[in-house]
Amino acid sequence: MPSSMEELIQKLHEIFKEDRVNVEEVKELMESYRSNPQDWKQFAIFDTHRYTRNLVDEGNGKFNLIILCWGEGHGSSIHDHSDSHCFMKMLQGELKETLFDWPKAEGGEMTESSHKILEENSVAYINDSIGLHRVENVSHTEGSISLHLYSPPFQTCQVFDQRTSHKTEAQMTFWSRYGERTPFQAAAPRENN
Ligand code: 2CO
Ligand code: FE2
Repeated sequence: MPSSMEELIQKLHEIFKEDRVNVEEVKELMESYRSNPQDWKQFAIFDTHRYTRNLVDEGNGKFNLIILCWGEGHGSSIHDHSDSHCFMKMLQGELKETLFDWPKAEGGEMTESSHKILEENSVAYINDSIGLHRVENVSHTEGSISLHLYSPPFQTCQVFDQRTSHKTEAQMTFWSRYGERTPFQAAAPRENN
C-alpha cells in the first residue's frame, strides 16, 4: 500500500512498463493510497472562474497524472477521453459524475444514463466505450480536488453540447506543470470547461 503520493507514482511507473493496462490493478492501487494534503498541496492551484488542470507527472510517456482543482460550482463540459483510459481519484471533497451515451445523431438532446457522487479516496474509471461524462463540484461551500490518470496521454478531446449533441474539439491545457504556473499563452484555443 503506497504511504505517500510519491510512492504511488513510483508504483504506477512500474505497472505502466507493461504494454497492457490492467484496469482493476490500477484502480485498486489508486484506491489504496490515502489522500494526504501534504503530498499534493503544491500542485493544487485553484482559479476563481473554472476548474484547473495541474500536471504532476508524465509517466515516462505512458500516462499523464494531473491534479484537477474544482472551485464551488465548477464543472466540465460533456466530453470523451480520446480513446484513453481515465482513472479519477478523489483527493479532497466530492464530485458528481454524470454519464451520457454517445449521441446517435446530431440535433437531439443528450440524455443522462446515470450519475453518482464520488467520495474522498474513491476511484472512478471511464473510457470511450463506457460513454461520455460531465464532472461537477456541486458544493456551494467547498472546493474539490481530484487526481486523474490518463493513458495514453492526450492533448485534445471532444466536447458535446447537451441540447443539440453538437461536438467540437477542445484543447487540454495545463494551469501549472510540476507545481509551476504555466506562462500565459495568447489566443488560447477552446478549453474543456
Ligand atoms: N477529463 C477531464 C479533464 O481532463 C476531467 S473529467 O474527469 O475525467 O479535463
Ligand atoms: Fe473526463
